[in-house]
Amino acid sequence: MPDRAPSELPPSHPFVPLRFERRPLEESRARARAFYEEMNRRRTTRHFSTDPVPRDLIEYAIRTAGTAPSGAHQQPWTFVAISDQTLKAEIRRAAEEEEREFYHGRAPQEWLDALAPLGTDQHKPHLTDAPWVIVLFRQAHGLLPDGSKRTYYYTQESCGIAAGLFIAAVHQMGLVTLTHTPNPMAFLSQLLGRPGNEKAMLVMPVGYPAPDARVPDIRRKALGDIAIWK
Ligand code: IYR
Repeated sequence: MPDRAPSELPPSHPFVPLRFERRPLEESRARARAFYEEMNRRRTTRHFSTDPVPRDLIEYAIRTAGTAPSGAHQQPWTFVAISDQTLKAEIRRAAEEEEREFYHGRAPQEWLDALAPLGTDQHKPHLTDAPWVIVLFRQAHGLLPDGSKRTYYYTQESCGIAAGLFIAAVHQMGLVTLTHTPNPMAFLSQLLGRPGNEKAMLVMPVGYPAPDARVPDIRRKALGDIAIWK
């Protein structure tokens, strides 16, 4: 006996033909190289311009993130896009409070040593400078119409992939973002009024870089250091 009424079961997906266009090999090579080169130009910066960004661009980034594959196609993500200056200021104040404690006590020395080369500290001006702050919430489980829990699978992985697509979309449209992880993040649920099944996972300011934006001179690992062929 099923313990739920049929109307509460997740919808099944009928199978339809895959729409797929096979590209000539040389075209694939050119596209592969061009995409890699574009993504390799992406840099994370902490220095944002206050120049406005229209909402439709942010909508496209979120739409793109929403194309991510997810465990059992449960799409366990909620993107809260904030442009309200007062709300951004509240988030900044709360984040800086948490970070002050992190940098001055809570973080183990080993963690502080790992961050030292990147020059991060408790000041988070990007949270008010950037015209948009997008908070990615991971839905740890779903909710059935009767309010009971629906188990969601691989939510960390699914949201991680969605975040990657979001970051790629932001870069592709000529904007910058920063993957910011205030520690801990529970204050975001409260400030943004999100339900208990949603856990804040990433805070991503989005905008144009400040004219004098700076980035650490980092190197990416070479292919030989990240790939093993068998
Ligand atoms: N959440 C802190 C600390 C921090 C941690 C890691 I790991 C980073 O790559 C960067 C920062 C902060 O945002 O400053």
